[in-house]
Amino acid sequence: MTETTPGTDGQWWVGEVLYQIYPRSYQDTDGDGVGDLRGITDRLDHLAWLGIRAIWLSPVTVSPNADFGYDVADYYDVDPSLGTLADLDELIAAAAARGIGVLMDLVPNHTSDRHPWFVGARGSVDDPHRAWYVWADPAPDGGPPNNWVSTFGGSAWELDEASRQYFLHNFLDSQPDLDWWNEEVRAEFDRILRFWFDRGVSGFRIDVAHMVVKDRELRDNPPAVDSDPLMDQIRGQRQEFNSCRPETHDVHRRWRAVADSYDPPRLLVGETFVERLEDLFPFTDGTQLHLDFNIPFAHTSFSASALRDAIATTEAAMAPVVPVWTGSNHDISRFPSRWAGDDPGLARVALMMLLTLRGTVFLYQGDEIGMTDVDIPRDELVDPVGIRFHPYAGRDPVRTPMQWEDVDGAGFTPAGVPPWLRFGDLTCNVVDQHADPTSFLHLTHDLIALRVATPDLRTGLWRAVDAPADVLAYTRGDGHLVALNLGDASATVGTGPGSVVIGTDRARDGEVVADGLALPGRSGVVLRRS
Ligand code: TEU
Repeated sequence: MTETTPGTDGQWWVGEVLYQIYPRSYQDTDGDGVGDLRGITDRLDHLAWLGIRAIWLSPVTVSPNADFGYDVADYYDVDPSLGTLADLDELIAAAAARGIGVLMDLVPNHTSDRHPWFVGARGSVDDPHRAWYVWADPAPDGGPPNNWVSTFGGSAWELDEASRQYFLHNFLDSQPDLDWWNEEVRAEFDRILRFWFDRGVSGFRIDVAHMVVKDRELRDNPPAVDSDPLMDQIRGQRQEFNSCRPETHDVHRRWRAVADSYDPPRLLVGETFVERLEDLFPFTDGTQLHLDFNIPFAHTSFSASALRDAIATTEAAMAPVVPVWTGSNHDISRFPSRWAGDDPGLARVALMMLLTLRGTVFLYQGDEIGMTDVDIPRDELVDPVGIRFHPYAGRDPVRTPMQWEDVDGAGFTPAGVPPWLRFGDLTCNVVDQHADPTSFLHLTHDLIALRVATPDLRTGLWRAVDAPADVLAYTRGDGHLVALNLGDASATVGTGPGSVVIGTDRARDGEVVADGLALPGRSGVVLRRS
């Protein structure tokens, strides 16, 4: 019998595949070179065909777009460049008709500096919203109140000349941090959650969920040491006092209570952007957000031993809850580039791994066709992080428009319209891959269909299996075994008898295996044991 993770009854996302959409780059219907909500509605049949259970939309709320939606100026309305509230209602209804939920993106750590709350707060120390943000007097030398460094570089403090106080921003200086010690802020975000849940939204991905509460005394961060993660060393400090504070867990539990008061429960997924696996687990005790992104896994090097360790450590720590697996998103290099070095064969192996792990899988738009990172010339960069840290390319290379078809406009925007970010290699596209049953797209489709239809793969336990050095092998439930050869040389894996359900090389589908499974380099199979 297939064992199911206990305590997850009624959690409709368990075992499912969800899909992130970066709305500016999915489908443009009004011919301005920027994707929009109606475009997403138009493409729902693609997602239904793929077997996607819910989509997560990167922010669609009102924004001056200093950080492309992650700087919110109104949490209760849709940005005009993407459509209207009515368009969003229509998308939610059309998705629901296909059994697809819609998750939005909540940005609670900070607002835009153009948000009326901050405009008021900056305008007067007596404004009712002044205390919604983190203000502090200058240090005795007139400099910033403490040594905190922004995620996007430089001091995390900006001086407001008029009041001679600094305000905190852990990202751009146009993204002032909200003060999560303030009960009014907490209550306001409860209202925001309910507003959207009541409109039929199935859940939220929560931006920088690990960072919302800061040390109340604003203590200095200690210096980084050699054994600290790379980003701490680059910043020169451990984020001891401005990230992963213990009080953050109370906020997560509070949001969870709001989501669980709905029927069916609404899903909350935290963007817990930590660098070490052990820093993730304090969030995953089963009482906080339902799911938390595993960024350290995505950053694991693509070797069988490193991945086995990362998965096994996650599994051991998260046994009572549901892990999340993701290879790409709008901030990090796409997995066919990062893990597979743009090698399509190895990218298929990575895809097979993602879609056969226990828990909930998030694909990022374009993953289904194996889209790779796109080189963006310096004068075309629009991401503030890329512009600031050039030659580090920032995040534009992973935000380019969806490659629907190898035609002028890529099926994304009308012919002749310049897209807001250049296209990648259009020979990799949905239409051509649809026509080819051996394509990456069909492999994605067939792996999702198999996962959803097979209790072992949907919810069965994960156990590592001994295998040659370059092979990552594991069982799912009692009846299935996955073997992935990440190396270049052939290997033989002791599997016991069975038959191949799906191979990355589709010619192997249906092959009967007596025992030793011969696995050429850069290939993998899902085996049903007999
Ligand atoms: O990302 C949080 C975060 O830590 C990342 O910004 C990461 O450090 C960075 O992208 C590496 O280059 C979230 C959003 O996903 C991101 O798009 C936003 O820019 C950021 O928050 C601020 O809202």
